[in-house]
Amino acid sequence: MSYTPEQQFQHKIDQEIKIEPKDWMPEKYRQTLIRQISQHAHSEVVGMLPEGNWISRAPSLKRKAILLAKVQDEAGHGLYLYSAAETLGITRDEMYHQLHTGKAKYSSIFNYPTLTWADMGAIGWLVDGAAIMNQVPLCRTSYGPYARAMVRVCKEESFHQRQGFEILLVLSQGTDEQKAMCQDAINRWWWPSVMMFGPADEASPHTQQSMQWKIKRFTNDELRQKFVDICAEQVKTLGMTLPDPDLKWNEEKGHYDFGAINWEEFWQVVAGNGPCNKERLATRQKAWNDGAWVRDAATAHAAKKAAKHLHKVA
Ligand code: BYC
Repeated sequence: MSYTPEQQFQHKIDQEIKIEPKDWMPEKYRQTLIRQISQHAHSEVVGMLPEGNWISRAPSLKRKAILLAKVQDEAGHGLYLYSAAETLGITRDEMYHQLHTGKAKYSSIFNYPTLTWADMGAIGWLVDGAAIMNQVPLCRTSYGPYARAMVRVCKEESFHQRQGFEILLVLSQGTDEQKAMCQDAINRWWWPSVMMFGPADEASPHTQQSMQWKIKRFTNDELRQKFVDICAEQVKTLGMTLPDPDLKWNEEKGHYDFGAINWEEFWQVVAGNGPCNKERLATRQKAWNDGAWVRDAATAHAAKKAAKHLHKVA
């Protein structure tokens, strides 16, 4: 009995054998990975903007150094992820083009503004916390280059999450004004962070196939529930609250129940109509245009070096 390439492929996945760039893969698997990995890379790069905005205004030299390092880590994550996507046959220029023309998505979360220093804490605790919840399982994703890139990303994300929580912990023990700032940032970042996990399972077109291919190891709702359960406990250490009157421990389920998500807001932000979508895209486009001379100079330098080498060999 002979197996089709699709059956052999699924067999490998079922056996937990990683798929590598030169292996045969269904075209839809390749396209799904390009979509997810490039969107993930764009999210890291656009994700530098809301925090980059606070580097010059961080309250001390130590806080500046830490925030600078975190934002640099995100640039690095973007680069590993673009490299992983390139192994699937798309060029970096194509991916940038998709981002700059608004064709490619990036995470909804980065279209919200960072209004106070406490937002740096809330982003670290909640946004990076959500990112870790989603990305730790990606270390076991079926595509080798993506899984390997995620190992280092997750180690760094865990530092990011702890630095965010510590910012909030300090504020939560400060003056009344600082406490209010801390609560306000949590109030504004909570629901967008809960939405980060993507649409509910019944409204998620890609989940079923991605689970079968073990690109995703958990569904959007499974990860969202784990995140809510953890945050509902951690917020107690801060002496703060989450802005959800329906948040309540459900003994029977062994999980927290939580309120209805505003999916209308989520889809508006994904469609480009969030508070900062236009600003984020314009900033990336400007950075790309302003960097043209660097790319040109690097290309000219590489060509000159190659010509010199040829000359020597001849
Ligand atoms: N925002 O069928 P679904 C970070 C789209 S980086 C915008 O569930 P899938 C960090 C989805 O793309 C955070 N769009 O899709 C960085 C799809 O649209 P298309 C990013 C979203 O792929 C710096 C449609 O909705 N993390 O944390 O199975 C500083 C239907 O969704 C969103 C990653 O990218 C969203 N939130 O599941 C700090 C992780 N959610 O493509 C932190 C890798 C969904 O059909 N990605 N959409 O037009 C994933 O795990 C999955 O792609 C998702 C979505 C869970 C996000």
